[in-house]
Amino acid sequence: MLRPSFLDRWLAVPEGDPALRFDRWYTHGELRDLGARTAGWLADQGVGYGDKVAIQLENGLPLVAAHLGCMALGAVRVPLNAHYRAAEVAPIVEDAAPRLVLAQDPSLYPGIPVHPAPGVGAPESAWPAPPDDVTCLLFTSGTTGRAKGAPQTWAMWESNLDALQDRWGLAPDDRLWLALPLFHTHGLVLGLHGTLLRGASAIVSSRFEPIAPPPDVTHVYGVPTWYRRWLDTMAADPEPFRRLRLMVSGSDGLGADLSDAVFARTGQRILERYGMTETVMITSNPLVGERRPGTVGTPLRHVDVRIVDGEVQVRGPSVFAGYTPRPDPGAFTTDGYFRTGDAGEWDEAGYLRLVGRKKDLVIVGGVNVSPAEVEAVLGGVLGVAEVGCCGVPDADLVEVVAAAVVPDGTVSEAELLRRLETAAGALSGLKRPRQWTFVTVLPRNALGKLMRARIAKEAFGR
Ligand code: MCA
Repeated sequence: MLRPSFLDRWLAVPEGDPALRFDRWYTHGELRDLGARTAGWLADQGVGYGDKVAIQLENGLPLVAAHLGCMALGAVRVPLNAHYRAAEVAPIVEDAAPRLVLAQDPSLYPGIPVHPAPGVGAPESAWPAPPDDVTCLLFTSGTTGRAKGAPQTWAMWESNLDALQDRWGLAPDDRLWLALPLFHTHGLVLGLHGTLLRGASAIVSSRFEPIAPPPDVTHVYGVPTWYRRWLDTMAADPEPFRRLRLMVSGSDGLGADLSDAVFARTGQRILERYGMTETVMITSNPLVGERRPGTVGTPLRHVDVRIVDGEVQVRGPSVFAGYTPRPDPGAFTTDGYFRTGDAGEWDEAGYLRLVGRKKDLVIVGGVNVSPAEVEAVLGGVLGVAEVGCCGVPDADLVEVVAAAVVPDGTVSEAELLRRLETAAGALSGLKRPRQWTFVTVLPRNALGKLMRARIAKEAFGR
């Protein structure tokens, strides 16, 4: 069946239905008005159809207004991590070349018009959403160290959100607790856009706290760090968790132990799924039927998943067309499958089990961190000969960044560590190394490439 386009479906949601709660509830009708008035203001600033607008805001009404305004106008949103600092923002701004920036800290955007929040203008509501239009340019931590732009079309999101809706039995009367940051795929696409598309509702929080979910929510989307931090709350009073229809985990492997610990406290088996910004969601465990701890389930509708040489590869309408403006020739196979860089295998029931990473990536609290990006920042510190970063296990954040440093002998180790920690301050918090060690040599392969698994093992005993 041919579905109407994403925005047509949202525009048809009854005016008075509750949509998002911030300080109070906003209906779908109010959000449409807000979008139209924000679009009018954006147009007054010279933003037009297809122009890019960078949005570096924390969860809240101004962030949502910025998105809605761009949607009403047909502008391309470029969400930026609200925690990013100057060095992390600069390459993204260079690549995206936004016409306008909405951000709290104008000093990060020299030479570009910056506003701390969108304003209000005369209503302007074209709501153009041709399926193949790029509606968002999401930057993901590239393994090369430079964030890569992954253009998102309406068609990608609609296909994937419909598949998720069917897999998870989501309906308009579902209410999500949305505490995920709205600048990653997880919170922005599944959380915000999923809620709008199906005319459902969400309680938006500025950040995650391990408190009981509000009584009227039906489901939560979270990362493994949340579920671990929730364990004590669940043990003290499991009732608010038992009431939920569904708890979903993604962005990083949950692990059977944590899944079992939550099950023991709440009787709820967390539903684990797997996805990436480049592909949106790839696989999921079922709503009804066996949720297998330690697996990420089976392919979603329309998603073609295969494993070649141990690597998970994906094709289908929700897979992006390629990085922009810096295409990566190795991103796809010659027959058109996106190479995830994740190592996987099918279990005996046909569920996907992720067994490691072929790419160099550390996932800290559900946030992808490129060790090469951290090395580039630390490598410039006076007194450093070379540096290699890797991931090491962490009880709270699953993994954290660790740095092995070869000093050049010109300063004491104490002074060098002080300089390194200062330099790491140029990075947002989750990227900063939590463990340091000094070594005389770094393990490299015959091509001179750092062997990060060996750094983790030899320098940090992992
Ligand atoms: C916090 N920090 C960050 C981020 N969040 N740095 C970079 N990126 C972030 N997203 C920094 C802060 O600036 C701060 O630095 C330090 O980390 C601690 O911040 P705080 O807020 O106190 O952290 P927390 O309360 O301990 O929160 C950690 C968290 C949270 C609960 C794990 O980050 C979280 O909710 N993560 C979910 C991430 C997520 O949505 N992932 C989806 C992406 P300073 O020390 O300077 O103050 S993956 C995805 O979208 C794919 C498609 C998928 O499959 O889902």
